[in-house]
Amino acid sequence: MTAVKLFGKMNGTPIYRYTVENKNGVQLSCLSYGAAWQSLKVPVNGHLQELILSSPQIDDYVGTYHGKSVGRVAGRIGQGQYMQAGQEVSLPTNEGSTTLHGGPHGFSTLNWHGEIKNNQIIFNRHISESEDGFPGDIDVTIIFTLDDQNNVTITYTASANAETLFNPTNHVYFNLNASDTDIGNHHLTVPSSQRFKLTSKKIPTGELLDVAASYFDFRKPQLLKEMFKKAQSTPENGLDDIYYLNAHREQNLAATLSQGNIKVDVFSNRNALVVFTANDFDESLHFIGKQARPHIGIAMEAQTAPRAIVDPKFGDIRLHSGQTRQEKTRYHFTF
Ligand code: FUC
Repeated sequence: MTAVKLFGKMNGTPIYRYTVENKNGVQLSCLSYGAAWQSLKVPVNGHLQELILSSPQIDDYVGTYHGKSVGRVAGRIGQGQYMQAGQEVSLPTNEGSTTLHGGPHGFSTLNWHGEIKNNQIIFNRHISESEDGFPGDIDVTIIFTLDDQNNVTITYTASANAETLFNPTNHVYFNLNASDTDIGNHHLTVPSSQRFKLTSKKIPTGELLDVAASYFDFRKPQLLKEMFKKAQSTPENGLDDIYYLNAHREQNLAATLSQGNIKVDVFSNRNALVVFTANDFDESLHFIGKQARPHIGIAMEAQTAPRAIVDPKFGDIRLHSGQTRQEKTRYHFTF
């Protein structure tokens, strides 16, 4: 079954929902708005179970990041400024003085041209520098592929007509419970021994902190409830952290999340994983079958370490004129 349906309208513009299904009955749906991952259903005990935070109406996707494609640059750029070819570049800001998740006109706020080809949902967008405020015009393709081995692979490809930045991710939140239960009963594994020290504005300083002997240590599966207990007295009340991933980890595994028989493995060759446990969620958000509240979902955002923008030892997110960059994240589902 493949389907394209009108999901709603935004300022008169139609927003479409695209669905593909694999031979095991797994269904993947995406929206043209924000090139968003809207639904991932797997067959469990004769019915379809939703595994991601999914909203019923287009209005519920305005001003949020859930399921959305995030770019040009995921994470935070302090003061909305960085150096490019010896010159300071100023970007539009959207979190006080910070440029968060591509700024006020980032990927997550745009309507994308979508189509289905076989088992792929393909989004394309030309973004000019005047549209999102980053230097250079870029052409971006984001492809969601659902294969018969129960992988969803997201491929991000961009080319530019002038030097710019490209560090995209997807902001999907998982909740593997069939009922309206938070993620406290999920086990998380992240094969990382270090996380980035952050300023009070959550900008990485470049210093790495060992996770050993702290509640940030997920090298062995840890029940999220245990971490929430220990994080209770912190301002964060959960995880909102950047893990530095060891370069030679097994098969590029970036994280494993499990609950009962349901499991998602995230594979990425990128060197950072932001883990965010929806610590500030409230009733202004609306999800199907899950009441929005803290810890109702977990985002595991594979990306190049945000510090790369300042220090090349943490990676390269520059996209040069005429160059094409491609990034890939694979989510494998077991159920
Ligand atoms: C994550 C976090 C942020 C923010 C956003 C919606 O990437 O790092 O703090 O809340 O998601």
